[in-house]
Amino acid sequence: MCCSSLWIRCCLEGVSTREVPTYCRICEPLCGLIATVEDGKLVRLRADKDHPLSRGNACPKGIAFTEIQNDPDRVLYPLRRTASGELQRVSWDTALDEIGERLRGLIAEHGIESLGWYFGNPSSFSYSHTLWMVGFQLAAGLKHVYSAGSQDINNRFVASDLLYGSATSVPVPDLDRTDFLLMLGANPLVSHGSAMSVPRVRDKLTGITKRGGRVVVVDPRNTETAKLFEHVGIRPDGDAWLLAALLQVLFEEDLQDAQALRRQASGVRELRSAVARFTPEVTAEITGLDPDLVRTLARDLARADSAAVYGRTGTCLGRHATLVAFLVDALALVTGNLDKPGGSVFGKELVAVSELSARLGFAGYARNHSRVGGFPDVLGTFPAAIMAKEITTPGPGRLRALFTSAGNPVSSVPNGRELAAALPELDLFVSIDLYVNDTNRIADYILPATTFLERDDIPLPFAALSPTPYTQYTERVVEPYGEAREEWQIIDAIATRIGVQPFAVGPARPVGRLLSTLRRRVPALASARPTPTLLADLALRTGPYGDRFGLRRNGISLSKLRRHPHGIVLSEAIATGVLRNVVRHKGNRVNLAPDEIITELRTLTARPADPTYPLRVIGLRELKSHNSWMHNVEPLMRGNREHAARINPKDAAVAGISDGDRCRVTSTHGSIEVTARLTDDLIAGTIAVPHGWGHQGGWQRANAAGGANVNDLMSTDLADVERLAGMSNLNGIPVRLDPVR
Ligand SMILES: Nc1nc2c(c(=O)[nH]1)N[C@H]1C(S)=C(S)[C@@H](COP(=O)(O)OP(=O)(O)OC[C@H]3O[C@@H](n4cnc5c(=O)[nH]c(N)nc54)[C@H](O)[C@@H]3O)O[C@H]1N2
Ligand SMILES: Nc1nc2c(c(=O)[nH]1)N[C@H]1C(S)=C(S)[C@@H](COP(=O)(O)OP(=O)(O)OC[C@H]3O[C@@H](n4cnc5c(=O)[nH]c(N)nc54)[C@H](O)[C@@H]3O)O[C@H]1N2
Ligand code: SF4
Ligand SMILES: [Mo]
Repeated sequence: MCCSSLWIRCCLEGVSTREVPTYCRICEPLCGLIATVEDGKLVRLRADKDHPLSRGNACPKGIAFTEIQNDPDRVLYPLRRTASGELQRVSWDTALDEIGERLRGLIAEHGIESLGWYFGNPSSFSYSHTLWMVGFQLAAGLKHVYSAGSQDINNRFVASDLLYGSATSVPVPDLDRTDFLLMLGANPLVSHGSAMSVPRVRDKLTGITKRGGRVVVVDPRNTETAKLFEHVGIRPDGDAWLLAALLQVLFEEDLQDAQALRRQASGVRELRSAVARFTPEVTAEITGLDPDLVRTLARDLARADSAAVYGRTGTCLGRHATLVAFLVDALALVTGNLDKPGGSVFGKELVAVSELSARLGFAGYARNHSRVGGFPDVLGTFPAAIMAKEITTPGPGRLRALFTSAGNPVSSVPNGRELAAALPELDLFVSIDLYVNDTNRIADYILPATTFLERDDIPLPFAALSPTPYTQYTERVVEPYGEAREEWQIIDAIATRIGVQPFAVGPARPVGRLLSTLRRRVPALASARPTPTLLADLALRTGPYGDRFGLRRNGISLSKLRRHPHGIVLSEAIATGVLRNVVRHKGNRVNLAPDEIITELRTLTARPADPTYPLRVIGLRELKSHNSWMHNVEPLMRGNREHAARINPKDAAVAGISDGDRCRVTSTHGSIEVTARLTDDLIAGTIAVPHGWGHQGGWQRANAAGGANVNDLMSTDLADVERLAGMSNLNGIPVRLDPVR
């Protein structure tokens, strides 16, 4: 029920129309939206002028979500594969009972370790999905857990684990106060910002230059963001060398902030000695950057009153992703900008996840190792790049039953063809999704999930990533269409059928222990069965901003948030001077010289050039695409959009390709055909191809849009998976370009 909704008009000629404030959950700014609902159907979305931070701003994707909500291609009923291979509607009870029976059989024969789960990007935008996923994983002892994180951000968590002893502590650039933003591998004008939750990010960035500050964008492409500010055209995967060179210059020229180093860090001498060989001259070939430019950049960064260093997916999908994320923060620290106003700062969590996981030990690094390849887990997940091999490699612990929720890994992980070929070897494949997508089209069951407008929500992980901390609770805006169900309910129903209770109260499991403790403190809760709303309220009220059940007067609770349906700002800025509480290493000092990193620096070598594959391919995000799942939306696909590689005219000329031609991109692992679009935006030697195209699901317009899966070019060879965090290598892959005759 939408009890917090604003009833604007009611019963107008028998039609009931409501306008309901909510927020968008497609990407990280979480822009405020107003939904117009007529007779239980969504008719329109518009930007919410009363949202305290997005203030009437939303992008075309958010507005166009109406088309997804009402898409006739959506899956609204449970589907089961018949013997003849068709998908057929079945009842929820039939689907769940059959899945339960097959799982019990598998577990009896092969143990719980034969069961696995992949959760995709949209799961991060649903607190209840994430919560029940984690609860189920912990209660069942699931090992085969994979996520979009190994194609996105797990390197960042590992870097934080090494630096701070706290994987979930990720600094954000203090955009409102900084004088200098050094941004690597991010294009927030299109992506709207990631690992930072910043509505109106364009205004925040131009605010820096309007104050007289600088924004420097390090990227092989002169992006939409770079064009507004200063562009440094680095070669793909050159970031480790650039960052090491910047540190080398700082140390050599005595520009480091000695006081900050003394106060905050350990391992300074080792780091200094490990970067000594990376002079701007030595690294120039690999970075493609003029040594003078690098020296000047180091000096400017050191001399700025305040500076923040920020890296995003462009720095996460290369071959040295963990090292790069590590050096990003090291650079902030060495210049005295870590945990300082205008620098790289640590937001306060809405729920004390970092503290809880340190105390209860549930979200860490390298507690387990994968069966195939021996990769360390990152927050309980293994690299998705090895999922296909975990299915096809015989032996104990083989992955035999896979669930995917809110994910399309055939499209999003490297070597999608290998995964697509492995999936039929599973004994059971179940997907929870809005669509028949490129992955679940061969699933045994597809279970219909609610959209974000059909469930209540609170963006738990994002408050700590917002330079202006804020939050918002939303009720569901419409009742679920058809028979769609919330993921947590589906997870709960499946868990129950194999005798697992995600949030069983009891001493055996960390979450259960925590819950028991909370229930002892709050007797009223003792009898209630845990629901996501109940748990979120508990976590919120006992969390850093919480009302402590009345002990803290201005604290928050869900009922308080319900009284602010447009969202509330929790504080004007992120508090600084908190590093000692963030860092969990002995002595509360940031470790600048963990063995893993020093070894990486000592052994760092460039990928040898291969004349057969003279170019490098990188990714590119477009304003009207969202990973793989918004290509069925008519307003976003207008103007005959097509899947195109962006190519520098010099490289095109060498390959004999003109603008608009069809061309073939080939790597050692695969080959795709796309349209060539020539542009000087790319540095020579680099081409950019968007991911998430080449559809063959149940989304008809998306299928018709054509294109190819760029991840067919990518490798899942164990040697190509980044060792420290299991990151997929999706940027900087050597390729060849040929005309298609
Ligand atoms: N080459 C290359 N590959 C990349 C990247 C890149 O930059 N380059 N980027 C990587 C990154 S950062 C990411 S995050 C991944 C994304 O990888 P994935 O998460 O695997 O894929 P998505 O394309 O986001 O697909 C999301 C799926 O969730 C469904 N969905 C949407 N909303 C909901 C919901 O509320 N509930 C449920 N149950 N389902 C829902 C959609 O229909 C879709 O099928 O791709 C990665 N792959
Ligand atoms: N419109 C739109 N918005 C999105 C998404 C989307 O698909 N479409 N996806 C969402 C998701 S899941 C995420 S994780 C975020 C990602 O958010 P961002 O990371 O800001 O998004 P990208 O546009 O992929 O930016 C990566 C940049 O890195 C550059 N790059 C590639 N290789 C290298 C390299 O080796 N070094 C350096 N320095 N740069 C490199 C690319 O040219 C690109 O400009 O965006 C989110 N927002
Ligand atoms: S920027 Fe992201 S959160 Fe905001 S409306 Fe667009 S898709 Fe939604
Ligand atoms: Mo992502």
